[in-house]
Amino acid sequence: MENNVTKTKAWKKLALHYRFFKKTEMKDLFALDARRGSRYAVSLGSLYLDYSKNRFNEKTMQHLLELADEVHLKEKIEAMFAGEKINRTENRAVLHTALRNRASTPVYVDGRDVMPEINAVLAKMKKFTDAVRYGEFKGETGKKLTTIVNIGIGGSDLGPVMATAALKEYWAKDVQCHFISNIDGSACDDVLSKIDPETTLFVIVSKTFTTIETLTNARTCRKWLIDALGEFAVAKHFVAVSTNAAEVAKFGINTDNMFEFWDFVGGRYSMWSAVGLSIALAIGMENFEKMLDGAYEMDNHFRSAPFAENIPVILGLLGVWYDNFFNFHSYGVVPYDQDLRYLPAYLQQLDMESNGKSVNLNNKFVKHATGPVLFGGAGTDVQHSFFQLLHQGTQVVPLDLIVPAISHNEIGEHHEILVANALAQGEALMRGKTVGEAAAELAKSGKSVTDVSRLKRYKSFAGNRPTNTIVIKKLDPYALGMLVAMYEHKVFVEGAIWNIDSFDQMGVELGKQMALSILPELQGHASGLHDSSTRRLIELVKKLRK
Ligand code: G6Q
Repeated sequence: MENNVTKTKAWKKLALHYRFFKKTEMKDLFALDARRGSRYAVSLGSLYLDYSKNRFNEKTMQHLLELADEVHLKEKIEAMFAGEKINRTENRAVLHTALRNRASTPVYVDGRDVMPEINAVLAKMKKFTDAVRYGEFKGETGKKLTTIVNIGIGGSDLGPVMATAALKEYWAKDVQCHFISNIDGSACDDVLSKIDPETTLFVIVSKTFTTIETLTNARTCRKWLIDALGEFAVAKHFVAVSTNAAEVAKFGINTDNMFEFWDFVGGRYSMWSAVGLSIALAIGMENFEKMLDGAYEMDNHFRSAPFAENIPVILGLLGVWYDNFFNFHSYGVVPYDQDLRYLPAYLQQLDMESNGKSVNLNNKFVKHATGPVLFGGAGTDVQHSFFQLLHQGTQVVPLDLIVPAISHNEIGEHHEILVANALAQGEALMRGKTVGEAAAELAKSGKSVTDVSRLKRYKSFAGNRPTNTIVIKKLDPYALGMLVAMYEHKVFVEGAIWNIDSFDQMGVELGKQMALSILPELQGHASGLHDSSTRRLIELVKKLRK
């Protein structure tokens, strides 16, 4: 197998094709092919992907599909599902798909079928969430626990934050959810100042149970609870989600109240496991399982659909096409749904932590771009901020527009206006407006000849800016499951083509290490060797804090 993707035949064909194709305008492709909009669309259940507003033609897709074959994408997908240790730097299997393997067909890691353990944890989650939601598992003073505080960071936070917000309409009537992730004391203070210890359940989520932010926050919350309700209250008000039972016990949480997950689940891929406990407490286990069902449908599609009709594969191939050939190194995600406002932050970790790599699986520095910079925010809000650059800036940023057809809050015309905006953005970014068109419009609006000539360029839009439009019927647990699994697999496809390890995150280590050495210096117990800037900054902060 060719390990440097740039040396593959398909890559070379794509490079050549790019030279001829790069200036092609999408609006011309639409004019030439009246069926482009239906030709380049795929649906899976009620999820519909329109990828026609991308800069490609049939030949491009043909070469991209050849690339997928040449890098043995099919085999790589199968290896992931089968529990092979595809996280090679950490020698681990990557089995978030097993967490939602609803058929419970055996999945083996080191000869052991992991499905019974996964199902046992799901059953334990159901028992516990039911007990809390029906008021059988009560707080120390006998009150129902209705305030859930998830304490975790990164992969132990972003999934629960994103999914609970996305599924707000499914929350039990009396539940409130809060999240503490940042080590900044204000994060604890913001939450603790609002809640009542008697009705609060803290869910401490940490795969390793050694993460300084999470443990510091958890200790602060434990002290707050003990000050209010006494030492014994901890057993009734704290549960843990972790792979590390010893550390959980050391912290003082009864391991009966610990929900296990495994090292074959990466943090950013973990919301389908007990890491999603806060989600399940908010929406109920039945709804949580519907989210797993949705992801499972996407998994089956990803595993079995021919690549030319395979949603994550198509998205991943286009991602590579833009990143490596057009040199579009950023990527925007804009959900037109208020409840999906945290999806871009979630995907930012998923994509950038997975594919922000420079060394390939053959231990060689790569010679091509890898993961793009991902950002985004909820539409229409972001139309009033960064969309200016998307329309008229000098960089092209491929975008995903996510549009639920039905709102949970159909009030007057709100939703139709929202959808109209989403669709208009896709069309406007594709079509643009030539200087001539801008001039004609200005003239028609009664502007003087001088004003027309003064303004026409400012009012023009280059267009030819790509978007995918992803329509779902309604934002329910099932659709959310599909959507998130779709992005997980898209990231997988890109990582597989680049031949990188999408499942480690060694890049977060260096900063952590340095923080540990600077801390004693800030506290005045040590002095270290630093560059002149860092040394001065340490001294300045010490002085200001005196
Ligand atoms: C995710 C990363 C990272 C991790 C956090 C929290 O894939 O590994 O974001 O989730 O650093 O780690 P713990 O769950 O171990 O506290």
